Amino acid sequence: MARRLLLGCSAVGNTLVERTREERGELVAITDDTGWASTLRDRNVGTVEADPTDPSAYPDHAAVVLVASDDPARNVDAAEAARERYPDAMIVAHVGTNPTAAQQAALEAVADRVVDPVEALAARVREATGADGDELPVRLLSTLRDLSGPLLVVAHDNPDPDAIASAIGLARVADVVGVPADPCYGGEIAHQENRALVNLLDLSLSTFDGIDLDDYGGIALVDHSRAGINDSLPEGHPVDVVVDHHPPRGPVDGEFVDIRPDAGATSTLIEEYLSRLGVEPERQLATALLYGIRIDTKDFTRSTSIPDFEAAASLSPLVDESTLERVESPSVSQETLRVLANAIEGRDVRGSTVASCVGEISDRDTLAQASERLLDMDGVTVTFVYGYKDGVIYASARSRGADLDVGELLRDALDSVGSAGGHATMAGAQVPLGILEAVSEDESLPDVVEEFVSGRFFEALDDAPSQPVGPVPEFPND
Ligand SMILES: [Mn+2]
Repeated sequence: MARRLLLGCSAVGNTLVERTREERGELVAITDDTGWASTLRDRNVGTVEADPTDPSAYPDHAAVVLVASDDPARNVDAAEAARERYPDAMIVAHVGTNPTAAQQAALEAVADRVVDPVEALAARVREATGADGDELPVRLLSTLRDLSGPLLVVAHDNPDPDAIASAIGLARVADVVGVPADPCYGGEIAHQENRALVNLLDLSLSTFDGIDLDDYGGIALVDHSRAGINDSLPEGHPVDVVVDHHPPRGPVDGEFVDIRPDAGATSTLIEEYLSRLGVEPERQLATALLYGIRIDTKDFTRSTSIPDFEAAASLSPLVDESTLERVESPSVSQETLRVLANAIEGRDVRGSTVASCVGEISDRDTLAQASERLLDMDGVTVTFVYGYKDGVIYASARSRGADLDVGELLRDALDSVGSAGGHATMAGAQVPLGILEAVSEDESLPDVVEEFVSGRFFEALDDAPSQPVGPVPEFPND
């Protein structure tokens, strides 16, 4: 049986004992530190209280020798004694505290491996902050400088706060080298909070529809990494810069690519460039970046890394807190409350599913808000709220913890009479009201709509296959 010998003990030695506990083979420790000796004995490690540098205390055989006191001089002595005694053993030596270069070299001469926790920690920190951390922004600037014209910064479609802030932040970086840059997005800025962010901070982003790609000398993608996948660019369109924190689902092209799945938000990376370049973001940009980080990390409770905290800490003194507060709790419009009240009042609860017709609406967004709020009802896992406006029925569905895909459900129920789409937990549909408008006098339009839409919805629900409950699919705009 392989025998492992621990010479000297310290916090590092103790950790090694902990780590190698599961390994096969007997472990014997030699230390003249009475405190460590009793700690090791408490852990059922056979311990000899003796000078670890004195070979007369050593057992006859050892396959692996761990040298682990805090004193570099004694570690050198112990490692040398062990090498002489066990020429074939694997010797792993901890350097100890503040070793001199000579001690380090002496250990390296006799040990097979030398462990320097301080160096290891420093390497981890370098790794975590990007191996070439200081070089990154410099490389980014040189990529931007080499562009043949202005930069188009593309956020993913229906951008969330992180994508919005990153797009504006990257444009600010381009400004450092005098490259004009236009942040843009496709789809729409959904959710009241996101619109409040853009409006209250007066952020200027273009919509992709008004963009002529020929006007630009370079393309940057933020908060996503592939052209044409979840953005409005043609698929595979050449890209110069990519800054993202989502693990890519395919090959990523670009002259400058910085993808760090460890980061909680793309805004964190943008803040890092700015601070390394010595650029203090303006109040509106700082506020947007901090909001982006807070939303993507759910206020630092989800996939948060040390750099996220660091970025937030340096942004905090620069942000406009009263605006941030207004962004986070936008005032609720009377229309939203009216639709929510109607949705509650007219709810049709069947099992854990709620459907509700709210009649005529003036703002489609209120349906999504109502279907989200109804999910708060006890025992409800699927919600479906619909109303009509300008000759079209709009519907919004949500699910939480249901073994059912509401995207599929709405497609089954309404795609054949209109259009429906979405994913497992969030979906929407539109149906032209035209097919129902020949309503006889003794029927009211809301009643006819309800009978038709709810009828199809519950019918599809009855036919819906159960889905295995799995993790919510990851979308790049989460
Ligand atoms: Mn993000």
